[in-house]
Amino acid sequence: MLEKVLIANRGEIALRIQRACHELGIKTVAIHSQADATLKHVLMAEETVCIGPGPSADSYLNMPAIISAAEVTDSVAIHPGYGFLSENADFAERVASSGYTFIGPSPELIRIMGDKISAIQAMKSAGVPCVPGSNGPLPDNPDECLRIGREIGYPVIIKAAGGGGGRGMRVVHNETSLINSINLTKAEAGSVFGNDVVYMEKFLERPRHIEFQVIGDTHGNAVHLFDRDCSMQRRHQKVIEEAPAPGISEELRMQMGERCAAACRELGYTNAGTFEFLFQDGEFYFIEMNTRLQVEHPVTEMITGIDLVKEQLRVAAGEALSFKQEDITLRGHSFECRINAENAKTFMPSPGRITTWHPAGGPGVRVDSHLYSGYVVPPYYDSMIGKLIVWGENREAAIARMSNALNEMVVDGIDTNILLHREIFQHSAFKAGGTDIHYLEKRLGL
Ligand code: MV4
Repeated sequence: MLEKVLIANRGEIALRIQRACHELGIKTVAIHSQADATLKHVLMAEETVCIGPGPSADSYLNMPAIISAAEVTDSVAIHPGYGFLSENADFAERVASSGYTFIGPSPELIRIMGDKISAIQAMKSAGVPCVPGSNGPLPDNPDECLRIGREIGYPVIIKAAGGGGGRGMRVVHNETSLINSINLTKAEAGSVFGNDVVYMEKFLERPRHIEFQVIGDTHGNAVHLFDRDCSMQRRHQKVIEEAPAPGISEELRMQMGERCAAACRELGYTNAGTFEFLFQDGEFYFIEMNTRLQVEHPVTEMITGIDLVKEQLRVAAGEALSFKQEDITLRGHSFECRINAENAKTFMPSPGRITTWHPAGGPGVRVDSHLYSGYVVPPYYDSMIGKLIVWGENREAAIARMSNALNEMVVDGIDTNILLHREIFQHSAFKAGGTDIHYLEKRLGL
């Protein structure tokens, strides 16, 4: 097993990774910014290294500082968590060339999936269904673009190859505005991502966001761990996730999952990963692959009983996966509410001191959070301060459990979105299941 792991992240996910390491007898090194010296996992780490000032650019994104911290602490591996450097192929490469194990897939695969066009091409040739589209970069010739648009049929969406997660996209409703929209998207993409390559897809108007969890080892094995529905989002920020996605037949679930796992085997994908799909009118369409552990991984853990972070550590150490596909069974239903430090009406971040913290508890309730009474939420980072996760025998039981847990949870001293979650869990369309990606924003009247 890995002897000592450097955790290149902060907050709840750093604590989650540390817990997995400690259960496996792995020592941890907590790197942190000057604003984060009192984080729970920093206080509990075997070793700590302050790598720079509060702003992420000077700390959690500072590759030389992180690699130096691995050097001075004799760490053997680096877990990037999510966000920050987790999907940075150059970082993964520098970690490896400095002699450390990057806990994630190879730099080559991070790079392929980071370019949305090469990701789609890889999936298409692996037999994963994709959105009808340009199948590659849009040409410079406007007539060619108009022909592609006509072939796909309007509305279409122009996306930046270097984008993803909702950045660098533009919907086009008819031919009149196509060329202008392509040029605008190209110009934005060039300045934001340093890559002005764009592609075109059929625009799906009322899809759900459903994703499949996979994990692969270095022995050629890869499995899927079913799906999650992440349609409940606002401005591309997920708010509530659940597993499994409601209304998907057992047969379709297993067929899609197996296609994702087969694609991993074909590509030689190692470690945890997620295939993102749009789901509309009974069909799945691949859009992107995430090459990291995701925020919402706990709902998958709750329905499978598998610890994804421990499994990541095992496969990074070169071990074979500790289970086969047929060993993985789906039981019950799970929800996750992201708890954010933000104003309930304006959604503006609300940093400051937590005066009172009562996490929820009881059977089937899990709280992944670094909070404690007296903790000060710094202003520099993402506003998520924790995740409330529940499991129930079925969706209805899980909804009842989440409603209770939300009533029980108290965070005083700052504003949070707990009230919003309580409201959503009372809403009939949400309770019925299967709402699309526009539901929450519409319901909030935004
Ligand atoms: C789309 C789409 C409709 N049609 N692609 C936004 C995030 C990025 N991962 C892809 N996104 C979308 N791509 C086609 N062809 C609608 C979205 C989209 C979306 C997708 C998932 C979750 C939330 C979303 C919110 C707005 C738009």
